[in-house]
Amino acid sequence: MSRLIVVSNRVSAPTDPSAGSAGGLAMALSAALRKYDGLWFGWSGNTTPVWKPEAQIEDRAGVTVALVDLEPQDVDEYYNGYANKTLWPLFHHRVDLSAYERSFGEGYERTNDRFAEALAPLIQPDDLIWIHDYHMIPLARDLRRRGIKNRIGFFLHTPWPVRQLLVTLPYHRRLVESLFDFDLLGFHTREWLDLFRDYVASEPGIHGRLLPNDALMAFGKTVQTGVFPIGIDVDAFVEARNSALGIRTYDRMAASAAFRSMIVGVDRLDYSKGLEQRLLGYEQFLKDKPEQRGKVFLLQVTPLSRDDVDAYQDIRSRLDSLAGHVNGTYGDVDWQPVRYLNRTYRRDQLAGIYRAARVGLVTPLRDGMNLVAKEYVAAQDPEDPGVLILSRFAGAAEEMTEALLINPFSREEISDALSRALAMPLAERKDRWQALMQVVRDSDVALWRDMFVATLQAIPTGGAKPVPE
Ligand code: ADQ
Repeated sequence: MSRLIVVSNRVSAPTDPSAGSAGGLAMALSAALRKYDGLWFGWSGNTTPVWKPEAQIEDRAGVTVALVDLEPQDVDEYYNGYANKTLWPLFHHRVDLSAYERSFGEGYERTNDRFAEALAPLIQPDDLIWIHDYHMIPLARDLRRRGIKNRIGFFLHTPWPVRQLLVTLPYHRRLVESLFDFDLLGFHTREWLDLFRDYVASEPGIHGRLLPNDALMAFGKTVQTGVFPIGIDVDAFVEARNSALGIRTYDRMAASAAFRSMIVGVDRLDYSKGLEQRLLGYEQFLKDKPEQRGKVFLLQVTPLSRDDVDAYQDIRSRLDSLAGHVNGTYGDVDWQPVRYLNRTYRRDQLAGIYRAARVGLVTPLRDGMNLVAKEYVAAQDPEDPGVLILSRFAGAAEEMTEALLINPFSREEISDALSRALAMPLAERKDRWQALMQVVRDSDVALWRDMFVATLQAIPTGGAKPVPE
């Protein structure tokens, strides 16, 4: 059995897995690393005045982690710069927010090369290497240059952008070319994979070819690709809902709702999540349905993220003001239409909150998958489930077709879906929930992980493969 090496920008293996704060992905990858006796490599989150290529090795609850510190310039140019100010907005179709500064690209290349320098000595000949996300696209190329011939897989947690927008990125071709040093590329949905294939097949000068079974050929190399929809740890989430704290939180929410219907939103504070559109759609609903005023409220739980980036500070102040506007305009002495909180909760508390909500409102403008939609479904009471309203632009919409699918750019569609969800009869709610719960079970995070690892393992040879003559 090969060892598994997981590589991601931040290593989220929990120090105490029973603390209830680690997400399903962190738990699933940690479990695999215990099973395959592997290690998890990434940035420590700390800075150092001078780069040192020796990773610090630690044990975290039975998982070996290997961490490197970065120089402050690397953090500015690679992490805050190219990853969060260039690729993230571009991959979410926000070209207006993408910063194309040459120093960011240089920092991205330099830092990935540093990761390769620190990681290469830790690799043994039979190891499977699984690299995660847009921060590390050039890493396979940098490892190959150091003679690493192992099988290397890549999973993209974000959408892949349409070609017409991707080509606004200087050196887009170089970025795509470096993906051909992997053996396997995984995407959440068929749509994101098809967009990648479209670039390879249509971009002038690349002469890419689509091969059978989703293999691709370009730049003198071939790569296997596949669709691997991520999910949550379903049993753990159901257990969290039924735990003492899950039930206590549910009771607390139910008491504080005081017979009002609760609509819930849970998202990192990010412009891709459609939070402004959600508040505007909810405002439209309060306008359209005056009889609902005082009978519903929206609980929006939104921890701050990437606060070092200007675009995140802008969206934060716009949301503060919009939440205040809706409350000021529609609220009453005994009713606050929006409860807007910038904090995180434990998994079991979140499960209790989701369960108490009559409607889960998930409105991203573009999202790789969206796990909140799956968590909301898993937390529902099977005898009296709530209704999921889901943006058709979330990757999750490809599978979760029994949700009320909406276009989040339309306030009217959000308003109409809220009316429909709140009036939905129990029988329809149950039918929809059962179908959705099946989807959530079929995409359990352990299945997703095992499918990716098995596919990578089945690829005949590691290393950059030349195109057959
Ligand atoms: P994210 O953009 O972070 O992930 P998402 O998939 O919704 O988006 O996951 C967010 C996670 O954070 C959920 O597990 C949620 O419970 C948790 N969370 C949010 N607010 C919280 C709060 N207040 N307290 C505690 N936990 C909170 C990226 C991609 C997604 C993709 C995932 C996984 O952008 O499209 O689904 O990776 O691949």
